[in-house]
Amino acid sequence: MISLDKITKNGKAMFLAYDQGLEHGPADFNEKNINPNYILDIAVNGGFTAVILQKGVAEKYYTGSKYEELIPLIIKLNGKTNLCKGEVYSPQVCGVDEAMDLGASAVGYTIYAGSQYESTMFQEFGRIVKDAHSHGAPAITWVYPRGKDIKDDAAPDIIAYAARVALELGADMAKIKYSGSKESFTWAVKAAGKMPVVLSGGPKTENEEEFLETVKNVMAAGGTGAAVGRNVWQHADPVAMSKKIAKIIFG
Ligand code: FBP
Repeated sequence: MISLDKITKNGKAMFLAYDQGLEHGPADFNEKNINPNYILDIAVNGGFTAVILQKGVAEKYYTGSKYEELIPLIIKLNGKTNLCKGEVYSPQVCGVDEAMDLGASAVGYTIYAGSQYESTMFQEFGRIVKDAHSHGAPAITWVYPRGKDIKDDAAPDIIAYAARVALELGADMAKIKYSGSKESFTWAVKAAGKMPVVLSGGPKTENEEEFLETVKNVMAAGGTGAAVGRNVWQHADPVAMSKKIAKIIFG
């Protein structure tokens, strides 16, 4: 099995996700968090085990900078905007070699299971796993069931299916949405077998306790950690919030 050591601490993962500029556009940002340097500082000072960037941001703000020594990088290899509606497909926009040249320790790829384009994404991810492993690097997949046939993308059986899809496709780790309870997330973790599962943060909750409770349930369910974006960098005090999350994940 590929080692996750470079992007975890004591076997646990806490990733700062910052690919929303592509997925959602600047609508997610304010005057501070629109600046990638602000995010990289949070990643370093908040105790994250890696930061997730698209290649353009990585190339201009991470590669060759002081951050290379301070925080491991996960490059997101595919992406799409929310400007196009209809069946979802997220094309690969960066190769594994390119990601390695940018200093990545791991790569990430979103699969919209259930979309009419899932077979294309399965094939792309299959090649990515092979390429990443030839570099000794882990391939993580965000599995988000989506498309006209998916009625409830957070239903417990759908989330457990997402976790299993990642295991079956050879992912080294899966990032999945919360299934709503500790019990249902436990089943999703079980479905993932030996492959670790991390929580995908989601939109900023009304109060921080709500999000911290979710992280607690994920860890109690056997989760390996969390990949969080908006609940941290949209928070008034991102480093303080990160430390609260870290306390739950690392104990
Ligand atoms: P958040 O914690 O901000 O939800 O980030 C997690 C993430 O998976 C990001 O990596 C990605 O940009 C975003 O959610 C995609 O969200 P969605 O597809 O649900 O709009």
